[in-house]
Amino acid sequence: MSIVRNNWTFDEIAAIYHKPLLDLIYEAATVHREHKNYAEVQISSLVNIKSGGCPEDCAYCPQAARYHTEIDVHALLKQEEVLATAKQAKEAGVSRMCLGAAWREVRDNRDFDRVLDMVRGINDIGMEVCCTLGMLTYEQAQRLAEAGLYAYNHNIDTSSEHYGEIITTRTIDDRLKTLDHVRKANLTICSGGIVGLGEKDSDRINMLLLLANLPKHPESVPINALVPVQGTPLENQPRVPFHDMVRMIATTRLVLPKSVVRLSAGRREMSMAEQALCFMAGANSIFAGDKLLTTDNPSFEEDMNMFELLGLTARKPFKDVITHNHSEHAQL
Ligand code: SAM
Ligand code: DTB
Ligand code: SF4
Repeated sequence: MSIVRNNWTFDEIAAIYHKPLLDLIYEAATVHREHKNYAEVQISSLVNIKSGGCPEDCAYCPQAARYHTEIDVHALLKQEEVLATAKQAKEAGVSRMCLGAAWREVRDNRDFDRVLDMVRGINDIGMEVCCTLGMLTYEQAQRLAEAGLYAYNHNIDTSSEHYGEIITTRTIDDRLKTLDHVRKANLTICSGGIVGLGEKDSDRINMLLLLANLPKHPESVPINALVPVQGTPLENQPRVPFHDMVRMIATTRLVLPKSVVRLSAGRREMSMAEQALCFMAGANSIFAGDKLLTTDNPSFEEDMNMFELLGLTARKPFKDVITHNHSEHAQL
């Protein structure tokens, strides 16, 4: 039986990461199959509730105001629009709506009040709600929790050693501070990163080391492949080879054995066979819907065909919740 540990060393994770690929996949699949519902995949859908115009300089991001990209820029959507999208997604079998805003941080203003209304509205129709709104104070995390938020997505994105190459307008400690506020407010944490930013293997290992040694593991860990977008500093970055994605997913499964591992951005470029290996190696969540935030994702129909072919099923909402106020979660 795999146990959840918070005292990993760099060398231990490096030894896992560098195993021969098929050995690594086999071991990760073995740990994954300890879960009763290993064929169940949690499906989230993204809505970009506020698009573009962000003051931050994240080198990968098409929504940073300083880069000239061809995205659709819009102010905060109306609550009715977001609720209508959520209802459609629910009918299609999506269990969680993830509301993304191109903000550096949340401000206590009418926009935040509107986001809180969106959270209440989506919760009321029986879906889990996740937000990714940038940095938060503890009080803001509490207000989100009171509105019924289920999860907060806040990625550390890369290692602390590589962070300054990618983002200069904040530090990785700022990110960790927000994660601490989210944890203290009893929300579940969704935090992972991106591969393909020009990082070394040691950066990927250090990123996982940071996540794995948090006082409590994030309940969900998104692994994104960089989607290089024209106009961003990383526009010419080569696509991540699929074997790097599988290696990263399998290592994540082994060091964070009870967390949900999300095969996130980059699925558009992966074949069904490549994605199948990722599910085999422990991925048990995806973003579904034609769009991620600004870039394309496989269509819902394609994904449902893939589920059918691979024998995967969509997980129902709120399966993890034991107590009504979300204060305790049985992971998987
Ligand atoms: N502004 C908020 C923040 O930074 O936390 C929320 C939205 S931000 C777009 C959420 C995450 O999307 C980032 O942390 C990053 O992991 C991911 N992301 C953004 N652009 C990406 C890209 N081109 N390829 C892959 N992942 C990307
Ligand atoms: C995450 O880890 N990946 C999602 C979600 N959390 C917010 C975002 C991916 C964005 C990909 C680029 C885009 O579509 O703009
Ligand atoms: Fe802004 Fe988030 Fe994009 Fe960074 S990743 S530029 S904080 S929207």
